[in-house]
Amino acid sequence: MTAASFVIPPELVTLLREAQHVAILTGAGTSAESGVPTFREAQTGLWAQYDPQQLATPEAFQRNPRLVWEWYTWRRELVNKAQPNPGHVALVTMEQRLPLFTLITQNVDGMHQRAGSQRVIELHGNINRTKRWNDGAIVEHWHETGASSTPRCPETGSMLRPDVVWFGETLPEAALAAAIEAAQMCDLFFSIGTSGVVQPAASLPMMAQRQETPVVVINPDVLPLTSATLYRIQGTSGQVLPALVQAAWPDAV
Ligand code: BJW
Repeated sequence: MTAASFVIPPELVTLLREAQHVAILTGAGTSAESGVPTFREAQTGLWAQYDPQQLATPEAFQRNPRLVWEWYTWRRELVNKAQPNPGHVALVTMEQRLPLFTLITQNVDGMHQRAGSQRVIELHGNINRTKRWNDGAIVEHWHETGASSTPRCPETGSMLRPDVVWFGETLPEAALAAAIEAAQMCDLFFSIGTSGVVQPAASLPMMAQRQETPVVVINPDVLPLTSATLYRIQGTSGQVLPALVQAAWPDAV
């Protein structure tokens, strides 16, 4: 897709420039141009190669903790080698230009923070944090063990796991509450790089729309039109977001 193949509606540029509170929901597609695989894309998505039931559920971890630990170690290394892309950078500019800006992400890669975003609501945790399996306490330091088990907490001996939200687990309460509040209070909502199938994040655009807030979807794929879509820009976040920021604030670098 070339930069010229999408259109940014002029009225959206005005809405953005004049907004008092913009809320943004990002998904895996936002990091795709950094080389981080998405989940559900047919050829390249992680779930095309790996079974989520074997890797991203508490039951999977109980069945084979080492397998799950190693998969996350591989992904952590991949993510930490990747660099933020122009889409992440454009969101930093938006945060600097707008009176109130809430960035809600489903991503666990910490890429928004690395790009310079100051306030990020992480709905599904962060792959670079580790917590105890038994009580969820964050553990900063541990020793790698042999190939047969996961590392253990040096204080309690509990197995360790990544601090991410697996299927069937509840989202961090404060993060979800803040995300819902932003969706209900903002005057412009963006859903970027997400297939919009995983709940409860997928309901946030609808919550915004219920308040009659315009919702913008940015995705190279033609997603089924939901009732929440007002503007749909068919393009990648690394192309569309810098163009949108430039259109709204021509002096932005
Ligand atoms: C680009 C691009 C580019 C490509 N630029 N775009 C109600 C109904 C039915 C089921 C449920 C329900 N409520 C809860 C559930 C169960 C479940 C769920 O939603 N299941 C559905 C799959 C049906 N939800 C949960 O279990 C959640 N917990 C919960 O709700 O607790 C209470 C409860 C429990 C049980 C029952 C009822 C209530 C927890 C969800 C946790 C999700 N965890 C994961 C893994 C995180 C750790 C890890 O990274 O390993 O989170 S799964 C995975 O999906 C990951 C993502 O954050 C999440 C969303 O994926 P995302 O970001 O949308 O990625 P993709 O790949 O799907 O889409 C990428 C998009 O980008 C595509 O559209 C591309 O086109 C696009 N793209 N390049 C812009 N350059």
